Amino acid sequence: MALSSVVVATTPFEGQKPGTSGLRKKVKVFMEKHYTENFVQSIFNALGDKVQGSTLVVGGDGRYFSKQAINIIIRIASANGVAKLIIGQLGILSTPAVSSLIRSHQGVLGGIVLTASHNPGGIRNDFGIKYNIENGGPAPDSVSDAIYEHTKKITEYRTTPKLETDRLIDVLGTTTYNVDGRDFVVEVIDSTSNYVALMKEIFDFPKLRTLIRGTEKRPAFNVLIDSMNGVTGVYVRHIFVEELGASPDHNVCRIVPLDNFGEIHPDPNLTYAKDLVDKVRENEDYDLGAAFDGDGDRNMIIGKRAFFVTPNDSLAVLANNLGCIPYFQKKGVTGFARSMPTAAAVDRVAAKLGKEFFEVPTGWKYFGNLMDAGRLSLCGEESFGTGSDHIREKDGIWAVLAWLSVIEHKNMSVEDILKEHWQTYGRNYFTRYDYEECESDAANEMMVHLERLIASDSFVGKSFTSSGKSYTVSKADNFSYVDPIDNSVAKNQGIRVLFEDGSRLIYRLSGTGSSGATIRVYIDSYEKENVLSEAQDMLKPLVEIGLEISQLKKFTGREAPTVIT
Ligand code: VG1
Ligand code: CO
Repeated sequence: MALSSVVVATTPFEGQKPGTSGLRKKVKVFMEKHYTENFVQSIFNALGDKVQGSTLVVGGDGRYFSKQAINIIIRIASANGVAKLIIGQLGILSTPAVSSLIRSHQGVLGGIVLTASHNPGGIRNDFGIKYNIENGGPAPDSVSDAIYEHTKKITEYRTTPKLETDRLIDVLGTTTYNVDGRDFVVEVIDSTSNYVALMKEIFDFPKLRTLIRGTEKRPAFNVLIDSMNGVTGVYVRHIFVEELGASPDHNVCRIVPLDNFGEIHPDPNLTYAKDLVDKVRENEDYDLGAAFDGDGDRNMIIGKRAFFVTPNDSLAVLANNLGCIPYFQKKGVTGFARSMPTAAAVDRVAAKLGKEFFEVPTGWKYFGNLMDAGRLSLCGEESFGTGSDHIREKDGIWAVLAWLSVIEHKNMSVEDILKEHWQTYGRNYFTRYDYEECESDAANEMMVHLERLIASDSFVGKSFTSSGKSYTVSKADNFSYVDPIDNSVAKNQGIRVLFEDGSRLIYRLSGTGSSGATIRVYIDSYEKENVLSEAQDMLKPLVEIGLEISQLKKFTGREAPTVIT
């Protein structure tokens, strides 16, 4: 049937500014008349002429409102001259899978990812829309800024109201429409096959299968993989159960994606993944536990009896052992990178192995240029993000497969691998305090206070003492970054207070929340010799100094953080 597009008049909404990773708001906000339409049209407006005849990938973590949003995207894309949409069945695609699809299909312009990641889902919670560019990575600031500028001045959007989308994404297959005299194709694809094929190229699946199943000589390595009701469920089933022979009853849990994540907070850390931590702690048969966030780009690794691996250490250990993974054997290893607040453990590995090293602002988008230029192989963030240049997003399942490869190769437990690493490199004790949903004004005032304080004459060189430990400030600034590839500048990325012994305090405001302000305080304390102590004990003096310097309690009235990771 020949269809025609129409133009619908609209007016701008305030605050459609993409944050650290896309636009995130309450579902109710996205449901407001024209709200989602405006943002989607603004993406196309920002892309300009490139939209004509283009192909885009669309999918997300399946959270509440995904299907409605996809229907809106289909109609608006068809009316804006997009030639083809590649959509995951039922709208399901993990964030890493979107990145992989964009990269592996010839001539794809980009992708629209429907997720608010680790933020809770369901009608009362969050939804999100993120645009990824042709390298498969999150849009850089220049593109996000252009989208935001269009949201501020939008007056109309184009859509094809008669295009029937009902049940369209439920079944695999290709449908061709005729819109305004042009062909418009919707291809609904299997959510997992492209991604699983990529993992099979990167890792040695037969070896990993032997690890998980065990042999006559070596007992099965017992994993517990927790998808936290998020999108990774379908990938975990395909990879761990079907390919690697893990038990569907004992080795995986919460692997059916739910649109409200079962009312949990799908964030893999010791607080929100407590169920997994408890199971692994109580059942000594488990050798490794892992969890992912809603959209599958984050990971948490724990060893036997819930021995916790910080994401900082996870990155450093992987950096030190990449040679056992076929992908890196073939491609070689260039540089390493971490986000600024991430503890400096990987820095020492880079130095020892003679690799290039980069420190970038928070957010995966800052790694993309370095990877495209062939200067970055592995990178990570303290926020449970780890990944490599196989795609341009962090990748939760990849991280677990990488860990299993290291374990298989070294034939050591998670805990022993960590202890060996610390003996060699020393240890960065690390913790992050999150104060969620603070008053925005109070949070901003605290940041202004910090700005002033670090600019004062006597601050550098000053010593702070708490519980008998002293730290002397060697440098303090508001972090800014110049991209070495395109020279773009990102300013005001967080207050850094660096101490003479290599310890650090970082303060920044979150860019992923949907209401109020979240203050994050990052505490990183390096010890060369004393590597086997309790992290929270070791960090106590620096935490106290961090609270004193910022006067956080005075500004926010908060006695304690909402989450400690
Ligand atoms: C947080 C993390 C950051 C991460 C971002 C997106 O951002 O700190 O490291 O890249 O979430 O992750 P912020 O601005 O709230 O600190 V995800 O898995 O939510 O896409
Ligand atoms: Co995520």
